[in-house]
Amino acid sequence: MSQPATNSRNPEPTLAQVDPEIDALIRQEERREFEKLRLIPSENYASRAVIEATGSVLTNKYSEGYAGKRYYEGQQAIDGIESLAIDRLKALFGADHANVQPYSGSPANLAVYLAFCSPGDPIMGLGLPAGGHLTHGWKVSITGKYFESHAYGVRKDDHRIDFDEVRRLAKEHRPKVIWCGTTAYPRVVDFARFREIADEVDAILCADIAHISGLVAAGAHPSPVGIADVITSTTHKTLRGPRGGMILCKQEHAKAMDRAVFPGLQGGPHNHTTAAIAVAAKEASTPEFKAYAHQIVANAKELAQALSEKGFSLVTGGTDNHLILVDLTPKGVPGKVAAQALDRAGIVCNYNSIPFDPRKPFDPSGLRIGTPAITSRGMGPSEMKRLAGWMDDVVTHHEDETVLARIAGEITELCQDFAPPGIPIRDA
Ligand code: DSN
Repeated sequence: MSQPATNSRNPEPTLAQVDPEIDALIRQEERREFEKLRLIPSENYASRAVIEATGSVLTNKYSEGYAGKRYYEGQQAIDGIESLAIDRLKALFGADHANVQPYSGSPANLAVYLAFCSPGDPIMGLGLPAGGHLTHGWKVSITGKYFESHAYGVRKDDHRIDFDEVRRLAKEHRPKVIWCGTTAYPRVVDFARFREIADEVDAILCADIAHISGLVAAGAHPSPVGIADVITSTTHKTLRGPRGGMILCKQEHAKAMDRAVFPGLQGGPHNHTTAAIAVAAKEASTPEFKAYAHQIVANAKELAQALSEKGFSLVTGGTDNHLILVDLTPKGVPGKVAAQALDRAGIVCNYNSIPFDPRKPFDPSGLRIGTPAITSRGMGPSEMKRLAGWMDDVVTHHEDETVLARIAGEITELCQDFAPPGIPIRDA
């Protein structure tokens, strides 16, 4: 049966009319994102412009292939959109080549394996418990099952990447690919030291900058461009774009990476996401974004200092980037208990393993927090100090629901003064 035509006299029903349950849940999430302090370091607020592009008719179009060489007709707008996204990312990062089609960070990383490895080949990455990512060869991931993975770690004394171990393992196993990239590491990644080791064993060096791509774009973290052979990233973390993935690489690897993404791994790209990546890349090239990214780091340092003053133990003693890893052992409260109490008090973070954690990953000793989202709201040093005070109160009184409710009220009040990007103001 064909649908009735819609026009201005017979308008199409809204989401609220078609599906009030989903509409109500979306509004519930809008309220949560407005009223809480979101500290999960891999999350952010995309701008209204990014969200508009994501929610556009581009979701209707198939476009397997690349601009100028597609397997479907009707690409007049799509080719322009994808080319803009690529050109803007190349300019933003100073990269030779960009691919914006990976559906997210994990598929982008799989494309690297497909381009450079055969099943069973040795590879190396930072172990998950030391702050790496599943797709850098961790054993429960396909990347740890299909390849011979040799994880390096951090040093026991200062929890910094153990480059002696990286070199020793590289010489012993001659990996095809060495990953440098992190999800829970609060310090600068020294890409040049990884390059030296990769050169010694003739390995491809791949930097996964998912967490820090916004910082890299803005010069708030050193760039791996010109050092790593390939760079992968999500686009929705510090870069503040839509939920998606991207690959940057040296020209010599451009063909291999493009072929690995399509037709190697994926079918049609998500054009609505591609358009939103183009918008995010445009936003990230502004002086405002540069200031934003530097403020993320300044806020993280301020928060780390304030937490230390409240007696929190921080992995590596502080931070150089957007992220802080708290070891709650001295506070005598497990990470999960603390994360759940913090959530009830309006502070959203995630429990996380710390290096050499004696506890299990599902009930670890640490908390992972970060400043990208709260900085997008315009918060600064004085809010970081208040936040540290609230976190201390919550951890100390984690079983006292009266304290948690009082703090939740204070946080909701603070949040009224810091409206986040991308969230429409709606009638109550
Ligand atoms: N899930 C992401 C994070 O939270 O760090 C990594 O992919």
